[in-house]
Amino acid sequence: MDFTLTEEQLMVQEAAREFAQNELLPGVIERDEAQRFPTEQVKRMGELGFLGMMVDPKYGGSGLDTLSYALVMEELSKIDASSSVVVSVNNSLVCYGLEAYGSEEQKQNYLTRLASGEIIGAFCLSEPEAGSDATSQKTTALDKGDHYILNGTKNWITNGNSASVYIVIAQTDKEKGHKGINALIVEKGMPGFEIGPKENKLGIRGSDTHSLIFNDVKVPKKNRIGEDGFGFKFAMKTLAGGRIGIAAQALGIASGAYELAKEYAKVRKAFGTEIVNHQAIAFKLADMHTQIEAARLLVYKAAKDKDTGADYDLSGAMAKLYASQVAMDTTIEAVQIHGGNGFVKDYHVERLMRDAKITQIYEGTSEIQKIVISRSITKD
Ligand code: COS
Repeated sequence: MDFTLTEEQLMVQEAAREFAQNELLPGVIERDEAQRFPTEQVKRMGELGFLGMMVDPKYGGSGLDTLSYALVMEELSKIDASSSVVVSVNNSLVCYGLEAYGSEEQKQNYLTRLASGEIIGAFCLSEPEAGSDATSQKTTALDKGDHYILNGTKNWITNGNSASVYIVIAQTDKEKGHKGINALIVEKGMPGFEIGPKENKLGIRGSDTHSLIFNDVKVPKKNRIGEDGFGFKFAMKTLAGGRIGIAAQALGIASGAYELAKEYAKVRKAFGTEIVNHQAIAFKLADMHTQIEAARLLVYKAAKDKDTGADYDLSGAMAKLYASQVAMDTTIEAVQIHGGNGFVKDYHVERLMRDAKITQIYEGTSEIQKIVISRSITKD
């Protein structure tokens, strides 16, 4: 496969790299420490077209391909995964879902504002007892003719408070199992919709993760995405693309940590020479570089699959499974190479190590990716 980047892709990559250096890096340690949402940075990312990257320009998007999106995710995540997760959720789970499956009215009402970054969105599938086991939805959306009545609780929702529009997955007809699930567009401020407390997290502490509570929320039927009962398939199809975004995020976290470790090893001295001259360190860098390159190829392959209309369930799952493991392994080694300095916040690698962990959990844990992969390779 040819992964030579086009001029446009190189420009987009460079724009993201510059933005991350100039506008995400300043204050990233403080935002992490204070768990402060990157409000200004998200606004700027909207202006740069990063929040609706693949959306058709007629709906306010940038009209770019999935590979460009992956390149941007990688660059932003090298510096600040708390900001890049906002980009990932808004692009893959919210904008993509609405553009691919929403009605024209939903696109006009919501997609245009989401793609331009005027507002941001959230995707609400997980529940206290339905994260991996996504068909076991306890949240209900009862059919009342021209509207649904929504009741239940969603957990660990990224952009939980900062979003204005929420795509909520809920069970309408329990008898029908996953075929009785719907995806509804819920707006902040609808009576009965409450934002729960913010989670105090290990990593991506700048992103705002909340539980959401729905008490008899009246949602008009025109806010349902797709036909009655399409909600579970909608979630699966949307998450399949989301996994490419998170794989690119993991790749970025890994390469950010690797680059810092390599530069550090070239200047830090021990036993009379720069530590890069000790094989114990040089071999770590060799392993990190090799694994990152392998992860990058998997991520690009999955992105290209999506762009060429090929099936990307398998390639996206493999990219996420592998890149998230590489993110974990690489960031742990980057801390090790930094020694005592790696354990303090000023050197950034401890944050990258904490941020890496979530890439093995959200949008399908590594174990879920193995279910998707093993089913796919054994189905014939
Ligand atoms: N695209 C389209 N349809 C899909 C699909 C996909 N990628 N994956 C599953 N489906 C469909 C199946 O074809 C099946 O439909 P039919 O009965 O019409 O054939 C339906 O969805 C149910 O699938 P399945 O029987 O495989 O469901 P399982 O309960 O076995 O669960 C997994 C399948 C584990 C793959 C699914 O529950 C999953 O992805 N869970 C993780 C969800 C997740 O990512 N959570 C994180 C929260 S979001 S941050």
